[in-house]
Amino acid sequence: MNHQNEIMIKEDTTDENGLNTMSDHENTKKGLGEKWPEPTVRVQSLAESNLATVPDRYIKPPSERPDQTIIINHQPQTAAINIPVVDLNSLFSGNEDERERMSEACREFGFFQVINHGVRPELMEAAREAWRSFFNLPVEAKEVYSNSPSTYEGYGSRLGVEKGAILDWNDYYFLHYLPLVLKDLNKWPSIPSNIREVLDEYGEELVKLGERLTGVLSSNLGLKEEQLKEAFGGEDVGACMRVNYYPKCPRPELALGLSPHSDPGGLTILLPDDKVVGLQVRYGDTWITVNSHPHAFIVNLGDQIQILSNSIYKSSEHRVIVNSQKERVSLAFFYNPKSDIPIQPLQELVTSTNPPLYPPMSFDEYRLFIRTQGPRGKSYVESHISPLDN
Ligand SMILES: O=C(O)CCC(=O)C(=O)O
Repeated sequence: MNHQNEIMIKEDTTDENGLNTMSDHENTKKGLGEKWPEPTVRVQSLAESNLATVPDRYIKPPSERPDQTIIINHQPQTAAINIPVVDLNSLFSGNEDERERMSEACREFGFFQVINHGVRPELMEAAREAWRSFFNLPVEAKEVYSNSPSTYEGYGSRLGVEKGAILDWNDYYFLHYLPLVLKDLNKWPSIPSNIREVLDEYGEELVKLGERLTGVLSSNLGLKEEQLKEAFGGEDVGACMRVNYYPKCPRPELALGLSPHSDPGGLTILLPDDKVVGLQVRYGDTWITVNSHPHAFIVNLGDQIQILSNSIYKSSEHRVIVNSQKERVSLAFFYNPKSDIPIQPLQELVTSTNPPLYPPMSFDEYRLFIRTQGPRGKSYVESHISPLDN
């Protein structure tokens, strides 16, 4: 039995419907309280202190270092495989080839890029530039937004609360859009002066895009167009954003900007840095460096889609590499199920030969794993497979 299953069994707090009832108070007891286990060190400060190497706590074990793994596409001119590009406008105008491309990309990679998606390029640029300006502020100006493990909202520098963990080379900002009760503008940065306004509009547009994409995924799975959204909680879906800032790294071959992980939620809509590559997607034993199309969003399926689709669609593992020449900024927008409803394989996708692979669990409970232990490949969704059926 692996470690994650052990956690689930020892801490079984499910009610008679199989839904977890763990309270915030209990989350706090698990270590997701107001304090990180060690003093917070901003990666930006390390990067600006002209170190010749990276401190030990950022050095990955040899087998996990980027120079020890096979990478495809590292030089764009040698691009061998790329994440498929889907023209959403054309798909909605009835182009079946685009629909098929998206369906295949979901099965093969769990990743695709979308262009002509309806979000204005100027808004995308404004959001990216607002965040670049924020991260370029002196560290002290950002400290007022310093986050804690209890909600992760605000300015942070680690995922997971395990003492002594090897950390990733990034700082980030996490904020909520939906449900509205969690949207708290006071927890959003106020500098640069336009940032809240830009982010507000950006969030509205991305929620709409999330809905449209979920509709296509649903139809592609042979379901009614609105069915996945309904399974996400209908009008009560969740939405949040993590903005990643990867400072220059003096020894990029030893560290990672973000360790391998699959996203715990529904869909992730990523606005990558337009100037610096870094995102890599696992493809068998290799890692594909994503070369993004101008004005594209990169979309990936999260663990909740894998669970709802009973593994017909898989969430995919990805990571971020860093470099010594340029900092990198990316905006990851998460379109998620309502956090307290049971998520389990949809009846329509369960058959006698394809029995339900996952027991019901709310997203709130599910994401505790990543919030507690940090990124760990696909171990959370894999350990969640129902022991009764396998
Ligand atoms: O920075 C990137 O390109 C990817 C970020 C990511 O995977 C995440 O925020 O979950």
